[in-house]
Amino acid sequence: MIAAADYACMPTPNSLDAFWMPFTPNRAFKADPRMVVRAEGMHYYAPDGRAILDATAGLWCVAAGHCRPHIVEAIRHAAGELDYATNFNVGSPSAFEFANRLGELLPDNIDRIFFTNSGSESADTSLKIALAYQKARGKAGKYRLIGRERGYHGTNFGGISVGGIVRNRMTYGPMVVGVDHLPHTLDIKRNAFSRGEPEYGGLEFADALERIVALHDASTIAAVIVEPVAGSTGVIMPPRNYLKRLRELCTKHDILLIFDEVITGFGRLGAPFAAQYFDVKPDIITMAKAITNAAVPMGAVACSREIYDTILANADTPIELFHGYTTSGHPLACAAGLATLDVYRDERLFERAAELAPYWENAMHGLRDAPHVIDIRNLGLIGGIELEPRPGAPTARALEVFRKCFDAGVLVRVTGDIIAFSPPLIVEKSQIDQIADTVRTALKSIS
Ligand code: PXG
Repeated sequence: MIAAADYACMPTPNSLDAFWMPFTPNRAFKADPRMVVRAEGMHYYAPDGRAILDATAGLWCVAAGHCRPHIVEAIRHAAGELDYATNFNVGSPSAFEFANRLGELLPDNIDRIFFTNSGSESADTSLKIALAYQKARGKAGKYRLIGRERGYHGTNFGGISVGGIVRNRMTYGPMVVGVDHLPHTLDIKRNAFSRGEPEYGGLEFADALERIVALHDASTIAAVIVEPVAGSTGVIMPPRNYLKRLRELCTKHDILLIFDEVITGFGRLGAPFAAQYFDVKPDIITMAKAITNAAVPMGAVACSREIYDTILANADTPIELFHGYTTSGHPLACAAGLATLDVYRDERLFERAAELAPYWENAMHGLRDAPHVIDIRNLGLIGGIELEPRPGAPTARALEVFRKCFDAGVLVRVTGDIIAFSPPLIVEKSQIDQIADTVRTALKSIS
């Protein structure tokens, strides 16, 4: 029999066939696999012991770095004490405790927390809460959901409906109906190589909501959902004043504003949430990933007290919201989350991200003269480098950069022809230099 402890670090599985890998070219991967078997701090480790610097924090997940002992210990302890308890009618203390702690980090009054298990579930939960709120206050006619082109809100049906990434939507039929989309905010012509928030287009991109309202009438629109910084599509920053204007228009038309903060939550921009960074208060905030440093899967939706109180006060059945997951507020996830918040606080990691942001910006923009680069975007500890697509072979260049960087010991993320960076907030300046140098060398070596 294999000892339980050995399952965690088997160096070579006997077959790669059974695991259908998510968002991965399965055939190409299985023909030429890249494995990691261990992680610590800023690094993954390959089966041969080679260290790979993680410039992605997993997938925007591991803000405190990998395998932090305080978090590992909390999970170990919770697993042996209360392995699982339903939160349907029976409470487990850590879920209440964790919700309270999250409330302290969130903007004032956005502190009623619904637990999920992923960002996708958080996105769908937020949309359902928006609809339930409109119905609870006697405005059931407000049913439309407005997303944005190139938006990413996970892969469940609600999320892909308001999302705007064509490949994620086109195969799956009519999805949720009554959805419309704002234009995306990428404008390379006017804003290429902007440092931080781009200057042009903020008001006009947001004012597109006026046209959507004119078309459908505000009395039919429940909510607008956007990522404050669009991540998955390839790092698109909001132009200056865009989010403020969107807030003004939503308030003017009595529409809820949802920020999907699955990647921007927990210090990525140098503030707890993007809502605080941009000083724009949405009605609902979704989160996941870094909520537990991704050590246990978890997501959450934070709502304003107004939304929570209205839904509870107007319920015509004892259960106020017919929604939830078997593992909502799972004890291991809550333990991991509480320990993660300790690390963020004790190491001042959000402040650290803010302090490092100018250095990060200079490192990213230092690549401006590297071959193939047509745009560089940055904010907080986020970076995106857009490459000119190779004629006849779009995405090939970025993929080659990804492979070359991996072989040279740096993990980056590519999406389309964009290289995306989101290092753990514990990154050192010398490691930022290593990331930039490795990418430069990779760019120089491809055609
Ligand atoms: N909302 C946002 C804004 C996200 O970025 C999700 C929801 C879905 O989360 P789950 O936990 O269901 O995957 C995400 C996920 C990338 C990348 O390359 C980003 C995500 C997922 C995969 C890749 O940037 N974000």
